Amino acid sequence: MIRRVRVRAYANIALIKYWGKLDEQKNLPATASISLALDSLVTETLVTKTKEKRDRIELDGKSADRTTAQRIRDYLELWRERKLLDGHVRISSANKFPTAAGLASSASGFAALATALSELSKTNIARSTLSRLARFGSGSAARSIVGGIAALPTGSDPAAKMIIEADQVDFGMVVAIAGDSAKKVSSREAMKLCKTSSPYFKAWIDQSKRDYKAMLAALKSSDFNTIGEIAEANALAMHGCILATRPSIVYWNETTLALIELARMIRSDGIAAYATIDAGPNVCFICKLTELGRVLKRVSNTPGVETAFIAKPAGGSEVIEWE
Ligand code: 2P0
Repeated sequence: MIRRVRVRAYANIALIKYWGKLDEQKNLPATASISLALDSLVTETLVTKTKEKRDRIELDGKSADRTTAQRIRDYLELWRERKLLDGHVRISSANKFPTAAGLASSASGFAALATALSELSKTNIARSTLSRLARFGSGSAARSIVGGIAALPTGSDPAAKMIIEADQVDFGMVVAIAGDSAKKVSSREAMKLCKTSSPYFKAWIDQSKRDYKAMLAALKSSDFNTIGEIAEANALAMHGCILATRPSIVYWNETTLALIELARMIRSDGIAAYATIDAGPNVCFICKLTELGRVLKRVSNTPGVETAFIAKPAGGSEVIEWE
């Protein structure tokens, strides 16, 4: 029986955003989403079974803070309640991100943890079930199990599915860090506030349905410009909904705005690059793999950008070693 396993999972950035929940208990997304897993955003997690009567959780070499530790303990409890895990574990997880600037670490973190737990389980867990289990930890983690371009539909218990394998994807992203302060409002809290107070929440859900369908069609026909246009518009629509919450949540700073403008300038110079923004100030530029170097140069020269780096398509979560 395996008692110790080391795994790796890549974070992803959504082309069509998951924003809003149908059900908080089951962590059911209110919007279907599509993402690209990225090789520069990797989490490595070591999980060891222990005879101790409690779980121990270490993140980036330090004991996890209380809120994070509780979230992970609750998640381990869910595995135990479902008889997929017995006893307790020691978790040591590290983000090998170029910077810790509020990037999607819950996606890679929970995908890595779920993958490790499935290896330690006596039950044989299918990949789709694993994606569902990862979703309970974090919605976006369901997509990191699959990797490449993955879609997470809505539904009563959805799992992510593969749309395009990583090695068949001909575009990547330039990630621009526009501020590294910890998020003011967590995605979880902001999603709740959007649902209860944003006058645009319903409009966002309706638009998101159209964007999801249009994105699937654009991916199928490898129509890069349409992929980029829909992704950029979808991210801005999500932020429109977020900005309109009461009280308002503003994730952007002045560098974010400068980078949105930069995407337009780069396009007017003849390079197809499109901006997408998660729940924070950072901007990811979606462009063809062949243009990543040129886009990186333009992004790095923008005042206010602390650091920028290239991120290429990555695969799903994987086991590195076990004993
Ligand atoms: C996404 N985000 O699709 C969207 C876009 C942020 C902006 O998924 O509550 O951390 O853990 O399910 O996965 C962030 O939400 O939320 C997210 P939970 P999660 O990538």
